[in-house]
Amino acid sequence: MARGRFILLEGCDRAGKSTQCAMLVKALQERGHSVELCKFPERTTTIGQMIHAYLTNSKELDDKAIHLLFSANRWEAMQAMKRKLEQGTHLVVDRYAYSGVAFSTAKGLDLKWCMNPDKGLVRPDLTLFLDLPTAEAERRGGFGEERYEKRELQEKVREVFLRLKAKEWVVVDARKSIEAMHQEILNEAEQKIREGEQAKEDALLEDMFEDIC
Ligand code: Z5A
Ligand code: MG
Repeated sequence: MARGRFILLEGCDRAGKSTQCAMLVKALQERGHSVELCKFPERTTTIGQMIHAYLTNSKELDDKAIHLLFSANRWEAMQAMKRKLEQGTHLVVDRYAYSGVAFSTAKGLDLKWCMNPDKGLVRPDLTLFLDLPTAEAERRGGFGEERYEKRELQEKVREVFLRLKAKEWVVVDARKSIEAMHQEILNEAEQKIREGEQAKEDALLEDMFEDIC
């Protein structure tokens, strides 16, 4: 049996990541696949609650401390994610280490310093980067409620994201309609799953950021 594929949706604020993750999980399940959703930050754990308090401005933390908490929040999920992938379940993941590096670097931390704590995490098989101009993001629901939802920071975040563009990335224009984006994302995901079913060398890729630092 082929291992599950790790399908990541990354991108700019309000680009529709959570909307598209939910639609993708549902569509893949309807096609008979075993698939689960993961989300970062995962706010339900003890570390996740500290992150939530920071994002909603009820707690202040040093920039490096919050960066390390975001990374720890991924590491604490890693064993369970690896187990599911090895058992053949596909994971659709809403934000991951690229967000971690993009936001902290945009705040002024060193890019390589930011990558280090996430080094060796499982690398996605496919990263769909949902690209949206900040002016468009501001017009969408809920923008401005949390700490990082400010135009200048969001523009820097987008620049860093594009510097991180890796070989498994596909850029999706998030100005399109929800349904048009869904069709494009579903096609890419199904193609990656088919490739996985035919692959001979198929070990999990536990080398996130190893080639960059
Ligand atoms: N962060 C970090 O600093 N370090 C890390 O390591 C990680 C994260 C993992 C919270 O993340 C913050 O944490 C985030 C990055 C930082 N800070 N910011 N800014 P989060 O994932 O919890 O954030 P969120 O609250 O879910 O927002 P989001 O992810 O930016 O939104 P989204 O998921 O991309 O969009 P959405 O919720 O699907 O849609 C937003 C609205 O747009 C909604 O009203 C939709 O109906 C509408 N929408 C969606 N698609 C479309 C299209 N195609 N057309 C028109 N309208 C649309
Ligand atoms: Mg979201």
